[in-house]
Amino acid sequence: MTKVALITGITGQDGTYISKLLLDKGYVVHGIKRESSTARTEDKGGAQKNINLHFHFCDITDYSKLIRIIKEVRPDEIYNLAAQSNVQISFDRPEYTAEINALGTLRLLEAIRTLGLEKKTRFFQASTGDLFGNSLEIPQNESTPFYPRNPYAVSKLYAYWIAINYREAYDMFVCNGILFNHESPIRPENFVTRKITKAAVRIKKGLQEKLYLGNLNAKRDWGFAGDYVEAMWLMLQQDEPDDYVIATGETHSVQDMVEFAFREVGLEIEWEGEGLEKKGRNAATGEILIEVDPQFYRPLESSLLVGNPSKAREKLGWMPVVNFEELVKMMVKNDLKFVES
Ligand code: NAP
Ligand code: F7E
Repeated sequence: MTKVALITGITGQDGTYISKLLLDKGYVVHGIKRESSTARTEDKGGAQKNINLHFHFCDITDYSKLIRIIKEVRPDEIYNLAAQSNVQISFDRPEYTAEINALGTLRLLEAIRTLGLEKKTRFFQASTGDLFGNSLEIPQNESTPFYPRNPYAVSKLYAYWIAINYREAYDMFVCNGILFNHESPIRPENFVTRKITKAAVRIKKGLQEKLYLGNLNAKRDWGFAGDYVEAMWLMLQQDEPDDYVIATGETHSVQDMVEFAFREVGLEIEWEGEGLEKKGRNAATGEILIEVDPQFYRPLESSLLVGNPSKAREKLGWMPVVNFEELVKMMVKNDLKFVES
């Protein structure tokens, strides 16, 4: 029997990777896309320009339209990836962020229940490693207490618990993937990895003078989005629903990320100073290439985030394939291609 999946946030990074994964597995894929979205979707699904891929215009705030779409599609699986996913923006737009991330999740769960699809439709919720925020436990696993440090993470905390609430109250197949940072060549530039790889390439090619960043000491557990969507799918194929940390177990600072990316384009960086005065020089020429700009600092920072993916490895057989160095190489290579074309 052909399976039918509905993806919210199909135009985003993860939506792009999971739609391709599901189409390759023979699913019929339906995606929810906002009318205002500027993302190109004609080429989703890669080579398989696809009669199995369908789009529905809707905003996650529109409950009655969501009900109509789910009633029509009757999905076997829903992947809830739609979100205001940028932490920095969430400090500026906390209410909007909660509306999309927290109540958006509730609306989808309630739609499944209202339509009597509790036993048919399995639900994946994109939770986040940022739930751990200021956790003192390192690395973080499924039983580490949450301590969210920004409005984005707080909104995702509501979504995490409402998902579990529907699982327990209505016996629905609902899973939280507690996803640590995952990146790719299509990561937007308002996330630090892509900002860095793009700048490294542009500086190397003489198209940009400097890169301005915020907290260079922040540490993150960075994996590859292509690996993480595989974990999402695996969660929904199990006999029982459960929640899983999806991470690499390795952590790097933003400064490490800069060094790796610039090295990839043949530029060695030497650091001097501390805090706002820290600067990164081209070791060969002495030219200052990296500076700190306070506008990229956040009112609060999540401390050292690093996940322990042991449960996913044991129960799902999931392991990340692409390591940090390979991820940086992949992103730089893609940005080089883009600049050279
Ligand atoms: P992303 O690239 O920012 O994509 C977000 C998607 O949500 C886009 O398709 C966007 O559509 C859609 N969206 C935003 N507001 C919407 C609304 N009001 N109604 C309908 N759709 C809306 O995010 P991502 O990196 O792919 O992440 C996917 C999910 O995983 C998100 O829930 C994110 O919070 C979560 N997550 C991501 C990471 C990570 O490191 N990437 C880590 C942990 C958790 P437009 O094209 O219209 O903007
Ligand atoms: O920041 C620091 C910044 O914006 C990473 C989302 O996918 O992962 C992502 O959230 C770190 C932070 O991602 C700049 O302070 C320094 O410590 O790339 P980011 P994020 O905030 O970790 C989690 C798991 C999610 O769930 C989110 O949806 O880098 N940083 N300088 C900077 N960050 C940015 N964006 N820009 C800078 O100039």
